[in-house]
Amino acid sequence: MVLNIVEYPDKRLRQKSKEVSSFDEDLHLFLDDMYDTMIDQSGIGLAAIQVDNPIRALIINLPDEEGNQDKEQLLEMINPVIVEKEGEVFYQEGCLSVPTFYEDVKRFEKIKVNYQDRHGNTKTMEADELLAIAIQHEMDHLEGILFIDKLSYARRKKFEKEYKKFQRERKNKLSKSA
Ligand code: QAP
Ligand code: CO
Repeated sequence: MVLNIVEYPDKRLRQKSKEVSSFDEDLHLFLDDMYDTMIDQSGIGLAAIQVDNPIRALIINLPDEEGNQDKEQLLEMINPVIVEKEGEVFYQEGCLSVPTFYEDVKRFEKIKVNYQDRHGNTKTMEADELLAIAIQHEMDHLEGILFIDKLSYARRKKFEKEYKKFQRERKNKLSKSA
């Protein structure tokens, strides 16, 4: 089932998500709905808070070399914690909760993450490149942090201006089609 995405500036995105303790069918159905929603909206990553559920869960499904998003490659991380980090990289990020805006953000280049899978099994993973960036982006959501919070004052101003324009134009379009 495709869920509704919460968009900036909705305050619900600012909540700190709660630790998951029940790895039950409800969690599994919810993770499946997160996946349906992410694919429906052409996303590569999604945190639970983005569909209005403040739990420490995120999913990532990066496209392969051919650009195919293979469900076999789907990564589900519950209660993730970064235990090692090194280096820095810039990458032009976007977010389903901040549609149409993309900007360069600084992240750790390599990370090691402890997390649980949907059954509560403890896992550890080392990540670099786009996967490391995606994990850090999604983990920020668990703390109520958005990538636009990491921009310089000048770029944040540019964002606010462009985003207001986007919201205004979308509203116009919707009122015309009604
Ligand atoms: C987070 O982002 C991410 O503006 C996932 O109009 C960001 O899936 C992972 C999207 C950077 C790795 C690197 C954004 C879709 C999707 C938009 C997304 C839009 C439609 C963003
Ligand atoms: Co995001």
